[in-house]
Amino acid sequence: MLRIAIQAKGRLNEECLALLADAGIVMSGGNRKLIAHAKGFPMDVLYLRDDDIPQAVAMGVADIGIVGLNEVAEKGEDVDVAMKLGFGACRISLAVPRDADYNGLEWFNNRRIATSYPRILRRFIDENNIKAEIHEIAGSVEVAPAVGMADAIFDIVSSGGTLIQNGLVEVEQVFASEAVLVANKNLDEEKLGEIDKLKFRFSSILDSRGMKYVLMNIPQDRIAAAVALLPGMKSPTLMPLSEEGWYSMHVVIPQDELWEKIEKLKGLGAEDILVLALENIIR
Ligand code: PRT
Ligand code: ZN
Repeated sequence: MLRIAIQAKGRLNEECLALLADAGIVMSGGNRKLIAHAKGFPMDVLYLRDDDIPQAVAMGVADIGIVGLNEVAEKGEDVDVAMKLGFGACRISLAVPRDADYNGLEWFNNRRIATSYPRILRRFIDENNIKAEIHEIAGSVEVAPAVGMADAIFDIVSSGGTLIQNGLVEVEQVFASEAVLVANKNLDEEKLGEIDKLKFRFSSILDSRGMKYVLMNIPQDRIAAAVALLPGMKSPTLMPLSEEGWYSMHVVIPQDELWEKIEKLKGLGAEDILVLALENIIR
C-alpha cells in the first residue's frame, strides 16, 4: 500500500485535497491526525510540513509526496519528480529596493541578499560569478531591506503584491515552481504500478481542467470551416439531425479560447450552442 505525504496546512493543502478528491480519493478524520487512511485508493496519507516532505520521501517514510518544486530544489534530497501538478505556481526572484540604481546582475556584487532559499540562490550566483553575501532567514524575508538586514532579497513571488507593499521591485526571475508529485527512488514493482494508476487519474483530471464540452447545431456545408477553427482533439464528433443538411457537432474547447471560438462558430452559422463542464479526459 502506498503512503503519500502532503502538506498538513498551508497554501498547497487545499488544492492537494481537491486533486485527490477529484481522483476519487478521500480521507477520514481531516488533517488533525498525522496519518489517515484513504478511501478510494489503497493509500495512507501522511500530513507534514512542506519543508519535511522531500526528506520523508527520500528516506522512504513516505513513498510519494506532493510539494512545491522550490522545496525539492532547495532541500537537494534525492527524489524523482514524477509529475507536475499545475497548481501552486510561483517563482523565486531577486528583488531590490525601488530606489536602487539596479543595472544588471553585477549590482549584487558585495551586497547582502536575504533569503529562505540559500541553496538555490548559491547555485545561481555562483553560475553567474556574482560575489554576494547570502543571509539565510526563516520568514518575513521581504522586510529585511527596510530594517537594514540586507540590500536585496531572494524570495517567492506570485502576484507580486508583497514586493510592492514593501517597496521592492523584482529584477531577476530565477526559479519557476509549481506543486509536483515526487517519488522515492527505490520502490518495488507493485508500488510503481500503483503510482502509475495514480498518475493516470491525476493527468486525466489535469487535462480536463480549463476545458469545456461544447455542442452545437451546424449546417453540413459549414462543417469543414468549423473543424478548421478547432484544432485539438482528433476530429469532432458529428451526428446527423432529423432535419436534412444539419448536424450536431461535439467538441472540447479550452476555457480561455471559448468565447472567441463561439463567436466564430456563430459567424459560420452554428446555432443552439451548449457549453458543458468537463470532468475527466481519459486518454
Ligand atoms: O507550514 P509549512 O512549512 O508546511 O508551510 P510554509 O509556510 O512553509 O509554506 P506555504 O504554505 O506558505 O507555501 C507552500 C508552497 O506554496 C511554497 O513552497 C510554494 O511552492 C507555494 N507557493 C505558491 C507560495 C506562494 N505561491 C506564495 N505566494 N509560497 C509562498 N508564497 C508567499 C511568499 O513567500 C511571499 O511572502 O506569498 C508571498 C508573495 O506572494 P505575492 O502574491 O504577494 O507575490
Ligand atoms: Zn514550510
